[in-house]
Amino acid sequence: MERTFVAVKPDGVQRGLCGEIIKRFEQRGFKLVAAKFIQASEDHMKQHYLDLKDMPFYAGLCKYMSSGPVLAMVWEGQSAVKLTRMMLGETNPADSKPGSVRGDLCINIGRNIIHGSDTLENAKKEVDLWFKAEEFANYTLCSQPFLYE
Ligand code: D4T
Repeated sequence: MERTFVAVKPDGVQRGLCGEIIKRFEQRGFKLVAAKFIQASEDHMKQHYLDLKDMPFYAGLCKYMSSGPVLAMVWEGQSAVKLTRMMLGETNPADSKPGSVRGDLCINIGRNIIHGSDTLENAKKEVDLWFKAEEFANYTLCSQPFLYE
């Protein structure tokens, strides 16, 4: 089982898309193991996007991501990192296929409504950056035997 970090960005929150996004993860069969609704500081977002620090959009991105609340979540499941990235679509919504979150729900790269960890290594880092050990729920999904053989 893998865990991946997913966040509905401030634009997704403002557009009322949290429920739609949670629904897609639940319906796919992923298990929600942690969630919080918070406004992150600009420093926190700079840490989150540290890999992009040399990109021209880094400052604006961190400012925007800290401009309003985000819904931060950790979802668990088999191949959760890869499957989540496929569900999200491409970074640029214009390249995202219909059926993906970005392909269905947004238009512009700077307002692409959702973040998902891109590798297992980054997922571990991001989960640790956003959540403390005591913020995780420890339970078994009743659908578990019907999702996995
Ligand atoms: P995130 O991290 O938000 O899930 O996006 P991706 O993993 O799909 O893509 P990324 O790290 O390359 O970009 C992070 C974030 O920056 C915004 N962005 C990106 C932007 O505003 N302008 C750009 O030219 C690029 C490449 C969108 C996502």
